[in-house]
Amino acid sequence: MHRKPGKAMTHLHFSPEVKAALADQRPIVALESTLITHGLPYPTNLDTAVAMENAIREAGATPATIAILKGQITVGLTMDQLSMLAEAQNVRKCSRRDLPIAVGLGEDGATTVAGTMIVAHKAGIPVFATGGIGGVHRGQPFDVSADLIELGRTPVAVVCSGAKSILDLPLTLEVLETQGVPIIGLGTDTLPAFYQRSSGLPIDVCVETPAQVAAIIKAAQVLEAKHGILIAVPVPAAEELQEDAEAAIQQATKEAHDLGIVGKRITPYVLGRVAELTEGKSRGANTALLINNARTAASIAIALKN
Ligand code: PSU
Ligand code: MN
Repeated sequence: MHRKPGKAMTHLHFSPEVKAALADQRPIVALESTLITHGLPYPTNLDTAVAMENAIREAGATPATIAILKGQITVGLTMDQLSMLAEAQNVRKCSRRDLPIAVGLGEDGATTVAGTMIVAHKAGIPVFATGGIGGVHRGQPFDVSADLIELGRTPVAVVCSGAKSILDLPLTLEVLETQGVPIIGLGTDTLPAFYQRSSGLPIDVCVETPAQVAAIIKAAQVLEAKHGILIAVPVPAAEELQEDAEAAIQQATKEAHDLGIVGKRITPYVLGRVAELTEGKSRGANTALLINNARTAASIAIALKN
């Protein structure tokens, strides 16, 4: 459904819950919506989105899931709005360059890590939780996710479990270094590999507490850093995927190439195909790390207020 863009739509719309938390200066955690529309199948996507929000509330912070609804940039979704996105087809996947298109044309849009960082920063929310960031695609060193560039220019701390090994992780780390993005391991000194706790690739520092992470975020604020910070949290040990999804990843990547799938369609295609090929074995790890990252981000947002 298209609607004529009005002036009000360029402003942010806040849910009552988020509006109250902002007014009282209480801790808030931003959440993305592309994992709902393009990352996980229905109904796992809705169950996981709700579980992430509840984990944040139980930890004592307020969740703010971000999306574009009929052109309106929305910070904090109702249950009905979450359900609508979870079931909808053809929602625009909104990274930086897609945001003005969805807003200008009055469309529904789901924000990626990059899109969510932009809106969270505008809203004054410095902490954001997700599963995995985009990166450099395997065999396609010029397909660099806009997530990495956004991390280089928007001061939001992104709590994640690294990136999926559907990506080229060493090249992804190189781009983050060039972009000046610190990578802070919370309880790890290597980049987590999403389903697996470690990629074996070393990162900048290992800290043990949310308070230490908050101290680094505060220091970046004092330094007036313009860039983001990546907080790497491994999947909980009990849920770590034991077997390697490598064969499925190689097959899915080759199929995407053979089918001529390019640009922003690659990530959703490969994610979906790997899930099919591994028959959902990976799903337990995926939802566990998303909920754990949401809870961890809440602790960091709370520590930032102390
Ligand atoms: N990785 C996942 N699940 C996801 C994504 C990445 O394991 O849902 C989504 C995120 O929203 C991320 C986006 O920001 O894919 C990256 O897409 P691209 O490679 O087109 O930048
Ligand atoms: Mn990409």
